Amino acid sequence: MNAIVPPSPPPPHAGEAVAIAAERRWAIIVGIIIAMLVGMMIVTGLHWAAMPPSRVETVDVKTLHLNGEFIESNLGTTMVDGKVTVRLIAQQYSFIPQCIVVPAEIPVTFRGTATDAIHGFVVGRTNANTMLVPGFVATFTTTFSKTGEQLMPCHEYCGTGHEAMWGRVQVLPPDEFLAKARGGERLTCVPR
Ligand SMILES: [Cu+2]
Repeated sequence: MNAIVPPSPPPPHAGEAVAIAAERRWAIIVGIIIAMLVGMMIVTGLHWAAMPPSRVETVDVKTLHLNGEFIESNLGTTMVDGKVTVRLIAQQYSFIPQCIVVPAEIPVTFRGTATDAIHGFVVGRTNANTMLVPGFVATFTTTFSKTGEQLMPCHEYCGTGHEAMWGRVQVLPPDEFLAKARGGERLTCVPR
């Protein structure tokens, strides 16, 4: 009497092994993409929390140029009680002042607004970056680490002249800036 030999399972189809390997690779790639996106959310969330949006502060566009802190003679950089403040205005299609002087390694507070349309600016590759909305005062404080000249383009489309709208920022060594600012007058680097 012959022993009954159970039939051996069929050999796995070669295509199935390829499919499993491909799916495993794809799962790993997708896992890496998801991990990168979550990492980006965490990094940007923590970084932006270090520069929180400011409170809402309004200003009357119609009387901006007549009285208050944004009259022309008050624009530019000042140092009062050791605090450096830059006041500027954006309008189609320029910034006032066109050239801004700031120190390196000392915190600088920017206060700006727009007179006509929504504008904005970013200073070179620094984190000095804000929108300027008519009727609102945009303010933030930052510290420039490197000296030298930076471009400051308008980065909110504001009309047909938008691409020609930019200013300059001169970041001076702290002692050079302090020597200029000690007099207390408004500083700019606009050629006279
Ligand atoms: Cu613009």
